[in-house]
Amino acid sequence: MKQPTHAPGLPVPGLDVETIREFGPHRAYASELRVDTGSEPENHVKTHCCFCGQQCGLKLKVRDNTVVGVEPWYEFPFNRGMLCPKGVKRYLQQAHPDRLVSAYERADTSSGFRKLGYEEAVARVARAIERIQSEHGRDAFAVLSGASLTTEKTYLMGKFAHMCLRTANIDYNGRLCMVSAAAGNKKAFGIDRAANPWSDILGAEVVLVAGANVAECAPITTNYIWQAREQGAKVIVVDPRITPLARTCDLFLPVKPGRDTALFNGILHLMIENDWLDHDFIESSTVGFDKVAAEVKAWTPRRTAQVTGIAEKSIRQAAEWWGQAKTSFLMHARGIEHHSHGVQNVLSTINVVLASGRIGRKGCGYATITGQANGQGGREHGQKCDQLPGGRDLGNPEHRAYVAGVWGMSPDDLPQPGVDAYEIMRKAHSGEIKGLLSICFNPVVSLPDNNFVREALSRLDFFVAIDFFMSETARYADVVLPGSLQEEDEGTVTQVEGRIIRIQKAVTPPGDARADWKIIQDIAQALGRPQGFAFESARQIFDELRVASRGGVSDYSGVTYERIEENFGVFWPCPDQTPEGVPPPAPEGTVRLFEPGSWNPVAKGNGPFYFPDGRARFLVTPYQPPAEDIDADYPIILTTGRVVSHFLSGNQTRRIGPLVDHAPEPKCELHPRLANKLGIVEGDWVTVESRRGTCTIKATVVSTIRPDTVFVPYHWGGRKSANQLTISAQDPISKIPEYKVCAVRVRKAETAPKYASALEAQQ
Ligand SMILES: Nc1nc2c(c(=O)[nH]1)N[C@H]1C(S)=C(S)[C@@H](COP(=O)(O)OP(=O)(O)OC[C@H]3O[C@@H](n4cnc5c(=O)[nH]c(N)nc54)[C@H](O)[C@@H]3O)O[C@H]1N2
Ligand SMILES: Nc1nc2c(c(=O)[nH]1)N[C@H]1C(S)=C(S)[C@@H](COP(=O)(O)OP(=O)(O)OC[C@H]3O[C@@H](n4cnc5c(=O)[nH]c(N)nc54)[C@H](O)[C@@H]3O)O[C@H]1N2
Ligand code: SF4
Ligand SMILES: [Mo]
Repeated sequence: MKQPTHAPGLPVPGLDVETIREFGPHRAYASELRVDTGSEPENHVKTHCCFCGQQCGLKLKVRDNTVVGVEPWYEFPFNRGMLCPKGVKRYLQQAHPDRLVSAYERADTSSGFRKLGYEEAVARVARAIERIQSEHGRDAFAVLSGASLTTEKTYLMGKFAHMCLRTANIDYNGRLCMVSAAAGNKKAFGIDRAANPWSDILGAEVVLVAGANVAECAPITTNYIWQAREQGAKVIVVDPRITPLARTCDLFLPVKPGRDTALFNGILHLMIENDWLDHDFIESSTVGFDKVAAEVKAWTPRRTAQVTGIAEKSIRQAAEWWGQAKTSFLMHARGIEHHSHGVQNVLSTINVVLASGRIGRKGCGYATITGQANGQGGREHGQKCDQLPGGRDLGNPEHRAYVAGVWGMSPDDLPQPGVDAYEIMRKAHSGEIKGLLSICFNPVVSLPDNNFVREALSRLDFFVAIDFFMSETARYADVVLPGSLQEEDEGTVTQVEGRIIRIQKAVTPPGDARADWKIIQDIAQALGRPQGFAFESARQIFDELRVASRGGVSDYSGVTYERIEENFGVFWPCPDQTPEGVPPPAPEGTVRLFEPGSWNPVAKGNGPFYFPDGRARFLVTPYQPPAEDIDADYPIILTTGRVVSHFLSGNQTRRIGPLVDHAPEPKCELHPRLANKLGIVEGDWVTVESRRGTCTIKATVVSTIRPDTVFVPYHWGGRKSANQLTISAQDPISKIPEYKVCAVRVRKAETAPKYASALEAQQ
């Protein structure tokens, strides 16, 4: 079995190997190592933050092909110049000494790698793909992609897997993120996009936030919610922790992790009992209400309180405020979605929205909060295991025929749907998958039960990773190719509201690094399968994507780079042709979904929702407990998530000095009562142990968490990784992992953890 290389960093120009070896990558603070950033920039590039799905507008200051700072872009309407700490400091990554500027191959050197010429590296990758596919079949080579990539790149990744490699096995890191919401939205509404622009939050009388740490993870959204509050809105937060937003809310519902379906069934029960329903809307625009009403009959306030751990009085108060409001906005994020019944949780919130009839109107909205930069666009155009561009289905013969036509190939040559990202790991572990190309994904840190993931990667015959920093995952690779940072390429992404925006190129990739889409095309060329991979620009890819998406639900055909720039973004669906008598979308596209009387290509005038009858679906949501409940051996619930200063697997933010200073290491949050019982005080080392692994980190004793639950952020790797503990149980429909609940025990550790290697300590 191959071992990961033990390089804490790689030699790069500007920093000697010894320094990197001594301090490791996350201490090589970009801020301290930078050359003079004081003098005037040559250029201000209006673009967007590379991190979360809010996609705040900002200006990058550029000098000498280097990003030297950030300035506000006040005109961009979503954030009006505001940024969170990550947005302010994101510029420090581009000239970072750890930036990969050449290709590497695994070697028996002190760093574990040796430099390789770019062409030679690409040829090696192509030879490995050829060999594995001819010896073991096409599906034995898999692809993992990412939703931080531009939409053009995600489209190309789907096309590369399905047309060039003809493998069924491609999936993406949004599988860990948005898929429960996506599946729920498709089931209930027939379309997967935030239903409303964020301006609708301002007009809401009640804002209900479920399982979203808005102030830390979608910081700019906090401003919308607070503005609504200033206008009199009541804010309700559902979370096992009193998050920063919850500290300012009107009603806090401290749900026991994994019990949200019970809560929303209980709220609907009270809405029905008190007749807080929009009968006209239910009658004219939905189907399935009666079955749902029958299901929630059993969810009396008392039973709901017992299961959820929330006081009966609070449940009644939430139902009354929500039930009696004239306008409202419900939003949720991973807190209700990262579950083995994540889709049910999502559907249970949608039932409550539909029963109130408050959707598709000004001030009446519903949304899931997008996570990754392109969490929305990245799930629309064919890098999901069962998907083709335009939100089409790989299993649907008509959809296959259309896309194959655009690509100039026979539909019979398109593979059938493949397996999800975690199943790809299982197949790598069992030997069914022999080769893997991973781009924009760091599964060693981010997948659950990651000791298993490490083993799976070690068993691959060949693994190539494309990244700009040597990630924990790339250390398992045979070949590492230097890809592009967001600011080194142009394209589009689709942000949290469904608004397609432009990412502008600020600098060119250094050394041998290349725009990601060029690397993929170079591999296609080296494989001798160049057909369909001769794009000369991101714009050309976008123009093909427009055609490939035409007529699909995620229709981008009417969107152009110019139209985006003129309107501060265009909301999809935005077709370039509409049938006679149907007006084309406004210049800014379809800003709000489901407006009464609106036309869509599925309902064709029958109603606002994306089903042939135009009606939304109420779906029955029986409550199911989490996959692993607590017991005498593992008596405490572990839930995981984020802190404001770090992003996802931390491969980027753990390299940005000011952010590391703010949150240098993971801490286990626990309630004073639990701490007392366990003899733990603030700052103690504690060992958190599950059936899958252990993790020794510092404790922080906070009264903002349920006493039966501990919380650990997951942005660190090696022995600090929370995903050593988490369970790989998945939702049966969406295949999202259950990151938000597993059973652990916690004890005080006598000493600080000892790490066997720099890799264990620093990852
Ligand atoms: N600072 C920062 N911002 C980010 C990111 C980041 O890594 N760092 N990542 C981006 C991405 S990709 C994503 S997906 C989003 C994630 O954004 P969020 O989903 O808001 O963040 P999380 O911390 O994963 O979890 C949200 C909340 O769910 C709560 N929770 C845990 N279990 C349950 C439960 O069973 N029920 C309920 N109701 N709540 C529960 C947690 O206490 C937590 O406060 O953030 C995006 N923004
Ligand atoms: N325990 C626990 N685990 C979780 C979660 C949780 O709440 N709890 N949340 C889950 C969620 S919601 C998510 S979204 C996942 C995220 O998990 P990952 O997707 O694995 O995390 P990232 O840090 O985004 O990894 C992306 C990698 O791609 C690189 N990269 C970024 N942009 C680009 C680009 O444009 N081009 C190239 N070539 N590379 C790029 C980065 O350097 C990084 O190494 O984690 C999941 N894991
Ligand atoms: S991380 Fe998100 S909220 Fe913060 S500046 Fe970037 S896009 Fe905006
Ligand atoms: Mo995410």
